[in-house]
Formats: sequence, structure tokens, C-alpha cells
Amino acid sequence: MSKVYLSLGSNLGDKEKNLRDAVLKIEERIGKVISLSALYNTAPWGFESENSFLNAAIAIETSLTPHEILIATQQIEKELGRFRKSVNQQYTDRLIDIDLLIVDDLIYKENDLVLPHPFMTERLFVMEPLAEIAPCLIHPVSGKTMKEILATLH
Ligand code: PH2
Ligand code: MG
Ligand code: MG
Repeated sequence: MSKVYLSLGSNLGDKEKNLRDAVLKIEERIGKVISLSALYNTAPWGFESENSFLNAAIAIETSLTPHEILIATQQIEKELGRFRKSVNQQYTDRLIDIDLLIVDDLIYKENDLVLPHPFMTERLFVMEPLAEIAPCLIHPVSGKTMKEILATLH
């Protein structure tokens, strides 16, 4: 069994429902949800939009491989109405985004999947919910805890 941390985000439609639907489908298809953070209202980061985000982090236990998790999360994004990933490499508004952050203490680099998530430590909207559910979790590359990384962002 692997312990996996995911980031969830939505800035279109019924954002809270989108996040809750994603959590239900993740539990059905990927594995047991063992922690769920509060829902954080955050300003769009890295692009301009009038639609604020709701962000959350969850921890799950799964017997799927990282690739199987990626395929499953992409399928769930599709089912919840995600219609495009980005336009000209720019971020866009989205009904749902599910990102793999950390899988155990795995360090992994492939074209379509990099673990830990390469930008997670720079993003308050990821680190705040994650540090809430896993303050003492150690980042496999930096060796720092989530609480320590969050403190660098404030
Ligand atoms: N996701 C992005 C880009 N910018 N900003 C916020 N506040 N929340 C997000 O989830 C988010 C973002 C790319 O996935
Ligand atoms: Mg994302
Ligand atoms: Mg994504």
C-alpha cells in the first residue's frame, strides 16, 4: 500500500460540489481517503481570472501504481467536466484539477509524471492545505517537513 497526497482545485461552477464529487470518485476508484483538509478560498495564482479557487488536500491509501493513479485522476477530471488543460501553456479556469503531490518517499521523473510535484513547494494554495493534514510529512527531495516549507511561503 502507498500513502499518496493529492491537491484538489476548482474555480468554476459549484466549486465545493466539484471538490466533494472528486473526493467520492477518488475513494471509489483509487483508495481510502484517510485525511481531508478544510476547503481554502484562494486567489488565482499564475494567471488572471475573476474566479477565485477552492483548494484542498487529501491523503489516501492505495494499491495502485503512480501511473495508474494518474490515469484514474485524469479520467475523474474528464467525468467532472474538465474540457481543456491549458491554452498556449497558460493556466485556465477549470471545474476540477487533481494533482499528484507525493507518493510515499518516491522520487520519480517521467515526461508525464514528476514526483514530488515540481512546483508544490512554491504554492501557498497547495502547501497550506497539505501542511494542515500532514505537518510532519517529509518532502522526499528537500528533507524538510511540510510545516517548514509552508513557513517559507508566508
Ligand atoms: N492551479 C493552477 C494555477 N493556479 N491558483 C490557485 N489559487 N489554485 C489552484 O489550484 C491553481 C492556481 C494550476 O493547476
Ligand atoms: Mg494543478
Ligand atoms: Mg493538474
